[in-house]
Amino acid sequence: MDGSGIDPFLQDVLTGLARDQKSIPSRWLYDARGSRLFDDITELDEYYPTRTELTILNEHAGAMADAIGPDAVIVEYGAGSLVKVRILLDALERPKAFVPVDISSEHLKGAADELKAAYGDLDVYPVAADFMDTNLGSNLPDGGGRRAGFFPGSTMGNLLDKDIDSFLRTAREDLGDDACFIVGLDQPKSPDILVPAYDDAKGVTADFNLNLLRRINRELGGNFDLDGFEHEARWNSSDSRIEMHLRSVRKQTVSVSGRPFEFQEGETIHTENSRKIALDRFAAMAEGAGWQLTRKWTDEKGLFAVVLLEAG
Ligand code: AVI
Repeated sequence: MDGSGIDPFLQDVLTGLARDQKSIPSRWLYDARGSRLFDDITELDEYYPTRTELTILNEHAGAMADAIGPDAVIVEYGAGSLVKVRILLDALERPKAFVPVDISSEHLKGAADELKAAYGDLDVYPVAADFMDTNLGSNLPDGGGRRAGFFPGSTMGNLLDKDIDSFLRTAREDLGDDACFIVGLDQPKSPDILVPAYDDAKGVTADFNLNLLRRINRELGGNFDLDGFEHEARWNSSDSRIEMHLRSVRKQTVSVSGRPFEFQEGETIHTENSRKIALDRFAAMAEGAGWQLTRKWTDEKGLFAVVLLEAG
């Protein structure tokens, strides 16, 4: 519940299902089962982003660490399992503190404890918060070196332009005038690679998407028939994005929390955008929020990019 007493999940679902193009924000895909299914997705043959980003990090962590400098404070937004930041921490000279920010406080605490045990000299300050709404400001520790944000995984592509702008501005305020920010960005490419990455042969992504209906049934008193909907991954070339949809296989009426919603055969609920933002476009967005894109590291096929932003 938020301050208004209305469950924000229920609010988003009721509002989203009442639209002409039915839609539900992608953040609701991540209940405990959804988060586990997403972890499974990152291991799939077709899902190239995670392993490609790991290759780039492993290959260029030294250059990233040189750009950040010694005695740094690293802030990871939407931290998750903390696998990727270890590559950066291993390359950094005397990293002083690490601040992982994640909405799931339980998951965060376990991962932060493990990291603390592995890096004895590092101060670890987990913050249980939505990375879109951090307000870390003066609460960040001072390590003597620079503050560096870290946002791997290309979650930037799941955000709307206005949310990217406000996230980058908040991070700029959190991290201060001398800061830098390392960001992972999946890149535009052929739909022949993109569509299978979001519609894999084993059906894990389908399960991940359909899990949203399961969650609505369980948490919001819904009566979705999971066999009545199919996963669809669609390449929208004009907006350079993969869209996930749930398509109704027949005309049907579904109710959520007592409210009925009609579906025509073939009608969809739009559940996620995964934008593939070209670097020149992202550089312009970053500049509008107070950051200069100064370095980029990519794999040899240019599938994925990790970029360095400097406060400017
Ligand atoms: C979390 N995010 C970067 C993933 C992506 O690729 O957009 C979410 C995802 N959705 C389906 N597969 C993966």
